[in-house]
Amino acid sequence: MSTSKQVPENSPLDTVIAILTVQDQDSENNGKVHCFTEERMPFNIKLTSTGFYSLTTGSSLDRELQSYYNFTVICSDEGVPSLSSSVTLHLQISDVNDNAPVFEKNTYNAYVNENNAPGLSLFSVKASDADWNLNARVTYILEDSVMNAFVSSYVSVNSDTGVVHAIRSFDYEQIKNFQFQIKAQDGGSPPLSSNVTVRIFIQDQNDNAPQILYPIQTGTSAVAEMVPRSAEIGYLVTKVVAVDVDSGQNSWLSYKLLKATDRALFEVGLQTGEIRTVRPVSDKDAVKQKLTVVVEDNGHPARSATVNVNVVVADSFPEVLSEFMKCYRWRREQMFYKSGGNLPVIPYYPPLYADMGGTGTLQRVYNYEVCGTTDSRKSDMKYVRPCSESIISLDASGTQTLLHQQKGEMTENLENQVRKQHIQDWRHLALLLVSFSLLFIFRLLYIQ
Ligand SMILES: [Ca+2]
Ligand SMILES: [Ca+2]
Ligand SMILES: [Ca+2]
Ligand SMILES: [Ca+2]
Repeated sequence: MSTSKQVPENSPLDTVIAILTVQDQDSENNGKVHCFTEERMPFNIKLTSTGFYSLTTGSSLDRELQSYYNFTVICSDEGVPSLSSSVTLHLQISDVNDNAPVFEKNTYNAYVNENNAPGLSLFSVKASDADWNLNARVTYILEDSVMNAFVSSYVSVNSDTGVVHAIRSFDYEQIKNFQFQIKAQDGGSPPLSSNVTVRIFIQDQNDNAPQILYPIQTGTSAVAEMVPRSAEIGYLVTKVVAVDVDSGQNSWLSYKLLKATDRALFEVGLQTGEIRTVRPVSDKDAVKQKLTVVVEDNGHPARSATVNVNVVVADSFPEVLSEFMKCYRWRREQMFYKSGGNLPVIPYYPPLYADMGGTGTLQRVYNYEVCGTTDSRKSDMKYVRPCSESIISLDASGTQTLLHQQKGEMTENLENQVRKQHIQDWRHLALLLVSFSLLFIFRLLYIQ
């Protein structure tokens, strides 16, 4: 004889699982019956009333430890010899949702290169649940908190598989790491859950070229650095300053001289970016020297930037100023020369030194480089007066020429326009001088 029963694992002690009915027709000891199990079981058998025995839970049950019990209950009398009968019980322990899902790791760390493709699978989390069926079915949920509400715009988690995907392409220069929590929840009623902390570390890639901070580059122009002709070997001309927003090797910069008007005159410090003279400056050296420096990072592959450094070799500040004057004069003369000497052409020539579109004070100075000097533009200057003239006499001369033209042919309107142009030119020149002075001071401060 056998019977099957089911009992929930969370049944309290002394829960009645079954009632056994036992009859013995004999009297006295021959009719006294005792019921027991062959082996030690977590159940008790008690006589409740004559002929009725209850099978109750004797200790706590745990389906996850033992999900069923097959055992035999024997009932025997006290007769001599004793007579007995037995019943075999199949006891199924039914599941209760008494286990929360448990993650395989306490924390998850994941590493991903920046510039990843959106949707990239990063890694997966896994939680297991010791219960059965729905009570053990785990769903993964991204825990968005007020503290880091952005997380759901960065990653998503597959609710069934626990695979974490990147939603967007990460930028190491914007965010280097972030963390969030994933909840594993079972399908029990009520459900149980547990959380795990996930940290994402974004890895730097060499996706930024060095940026030149100094000399400032605008189009093809650059600040001119001055080197006195008396400069000794090792004279610090200037320092190329660059930054790289990447990290580690990807931002380690080295500086090399790529091109130079005279390679034997300058060198660039590999690590420092300092440009120094490597031999004494001679009178034969050109006034204008152009260097191209390449700044390269240490990434794989490396990225680089180039910068043009314009150097003026001159004895003194006045000499440089004199170069400006030559330039100024040349442009003035060009203006009148182009007018054919007698036509009242309105000098809609771009205002002096303003033809590079510069707006800042330093940018005014760049334009010095694109102005002709007497050396380079001699052939264009056959009608120009000697450059040794002071600015005042030069300007007076220009004014006189203008007035001469004006006498015969200029209308009053033209006269006003030329006057305005004249004032404007003066303003530009003044601005230029101030700018150069500022640059000179800046340079002195900077390289010390
Ligand atoms: Ca569970
Ligand atoms: Ca359970
Ligand atoms: Ca870089
Ligand atoms: Ca980077």
